[in-house]
Amino acid sequence: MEFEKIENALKKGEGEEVRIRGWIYRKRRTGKLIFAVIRDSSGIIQTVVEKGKVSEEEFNDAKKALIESSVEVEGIIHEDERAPGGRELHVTKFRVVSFAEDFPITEHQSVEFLLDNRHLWLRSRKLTEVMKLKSEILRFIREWFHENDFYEVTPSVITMNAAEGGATVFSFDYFGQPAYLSQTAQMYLEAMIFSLERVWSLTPSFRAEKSRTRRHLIEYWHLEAEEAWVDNKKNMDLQEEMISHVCRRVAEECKPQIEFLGRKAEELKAIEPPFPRIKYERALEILREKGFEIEWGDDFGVPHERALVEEEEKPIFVTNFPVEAKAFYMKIAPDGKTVECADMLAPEGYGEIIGGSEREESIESMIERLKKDGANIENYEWYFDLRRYGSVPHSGFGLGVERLVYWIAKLDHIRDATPFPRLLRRAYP
Ligand code: NSS
Repeated sequence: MEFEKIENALKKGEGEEVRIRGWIYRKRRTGKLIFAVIRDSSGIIQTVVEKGKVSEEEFNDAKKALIESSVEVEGIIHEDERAPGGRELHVTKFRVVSFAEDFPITEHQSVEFLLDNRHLWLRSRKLTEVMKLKSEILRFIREWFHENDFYEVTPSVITMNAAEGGATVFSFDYFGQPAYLSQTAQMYLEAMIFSLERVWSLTPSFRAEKSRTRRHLIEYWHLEAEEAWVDNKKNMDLQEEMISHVCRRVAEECKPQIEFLGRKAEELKAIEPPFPRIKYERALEILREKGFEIEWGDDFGVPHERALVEEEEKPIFVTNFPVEAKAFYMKIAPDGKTVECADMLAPEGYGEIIGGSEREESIESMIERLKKDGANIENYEWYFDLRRYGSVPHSGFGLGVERLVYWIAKLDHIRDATPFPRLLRRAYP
């Protein structure tokens, strides 16, 4: 007999024979009966091992096996309303594949303990549902890019350019030369639009940020897109279409996950274009009305963004930040003091999930801004070539995949959107 996924076993009728394999999730014993709940990647099922219905040795093994022992079980399906999923498996064969030692994780443990045991905590129901959801979100993103004529490309994550500012790069010795772990694939994507026009990539990005917030990771999965012939406005149109596609597909296909996590399908279905667009100048006014002391030129932090979107149900865009608040590659707007950029802030207080902009075409303007940052201009020569040989108006954006999951899954910390979070002072396990 083939092994069946537990999800399928739970669809079988009274008296049907099934064979499953997985891990002991919970166990209790009353006299001659052992109730062992078994889990696999698809769900959980209650099994009943009765003395006399299996061999003596099998019964003793079932008695001895601690939770998280791996097992193969055969038996007969019995309909029972009280059991999870409405079915029980009456066991005829119980084989322990590996006896687990005493599992260190029990209820009510500290966050630090759970992070130290992340490799084991990944088996928890919550993290299992989040990881499934993340996998599906990535599938829906791919779907959207494919339907919209983008090519997926594979840029390098070793670089000599600190595109998002030298203060937050990890540097290392590259055979005698200083190099960095990439903060963004943007510059490489820009190079590829001249042959492919619309490109996107998914790469790890690294930020040596000393921030301890609920939404900063040191290493995160960065989804970036770059489009030839597209201005900042059209760039926002594309972003809102992509995000609403993902939300709609999650609502359609990930019901068990979002329900478990406390996110309603209707909330996601309501995420439809257009998203409100406000200028930085207007955002400043709103923040001042809410009591923030904030000056023209300041970038927004977590509390500012939360205040801007705490009552929103859809994401919003904040556009036209001051030149001095943003990166050297953003196109300066006709007003001369702002850039053609947009941050997409997720609703319910979640804050920034996407940063995007139209790209500057003037080499002089970029050099001037890079010099203010103290960057080594020589390393940007190749990038300036992109402006020298057939430059076209173009725009792009970067989405933090874990930020998106953090919002959609209603998590209270971004660390649970990734299996092995890299945080300030934590790179273990
Ligand atoms: O710094 S960004 O705002 N923009 C860029 O890197 C552009 N070069 C992207 C582009 O146009 N191709 O980062 C983009 C997004 C940001 O909106 C967040 O969602 C995410 O990357 N991000 C992070 N996620 C998790 N942790 C950290 N530390 C982090 N930093 C940025």
